Amino acid sequence: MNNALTIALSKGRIFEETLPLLAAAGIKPIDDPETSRKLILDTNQADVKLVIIRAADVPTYVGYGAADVGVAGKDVLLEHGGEGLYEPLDLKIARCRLMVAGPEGKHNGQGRLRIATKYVNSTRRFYADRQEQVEIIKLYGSMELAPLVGLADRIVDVVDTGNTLKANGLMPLEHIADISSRLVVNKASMKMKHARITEFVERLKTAVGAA
Ligand code: PRT
Ligand code: MG
Repeated sequence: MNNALTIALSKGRIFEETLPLLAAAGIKPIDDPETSRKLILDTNQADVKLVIIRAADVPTYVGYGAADVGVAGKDVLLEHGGEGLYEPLDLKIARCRLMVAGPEGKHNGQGRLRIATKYVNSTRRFYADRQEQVEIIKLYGSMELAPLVGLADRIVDVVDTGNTLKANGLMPLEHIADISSRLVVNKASMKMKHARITEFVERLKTAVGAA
């Protein structure tokens, strides 16, 4: 039976913060994704591979079973919807907050607020719950720019230190959700590779508890 394990990760903060947790589960990558151009990284275990993809693509790869498990921010999972995925563990890494932000006291209440964000679904839900009509403008990055050039009144983005907002004359206005990264597991893999994945999850859980 194929009992190999493919793990989907994004470069940068999620990779860095997941490494010690993987090490606790006995998994060590052989290449460094920051210097290697490889998209599939071998590990010290012959049947465990890491696939390195964009953060927003992790739920898609795992949902379709192209990777058995993955690590994704809750912001990304809220946006994706979580189809085909179990979310068995909060890894408590890459923590931040999903916030509404904008220039202080700019909007005068006339007309619909325009909100620029890459988190279109979460933004729609947030304002729908409050029964506020807003116009949502989809962006793919650098949301902080939008209010500065008159594209939008507000943005919805993840905030950590708040320094990026401050540097652009913006402030956090409303809290939407606390965010951390989650382990996600493909539903079919969980059935087919149950013992292996359960052991992997348990080892990560212990490492998260000890962190
Ligand atoms: O960067 P890329 O376009 O490839 O993709 P990505 O931004 O989706 O990936 P990455 O690696 O930057 O973020 C992966 C995950 O880390 C996100 O999905 C979040 O769950 C989590 N995370 C934690 C953050 C932050 N903290 C964070 N501060 N993701 C992004 N940021 C950005 C934020 O968008 C803003 O531009 O950092 C800036 C704000 O930081 P502060 O400290 O100035 O507030
Ligand atoms: Mg980024």
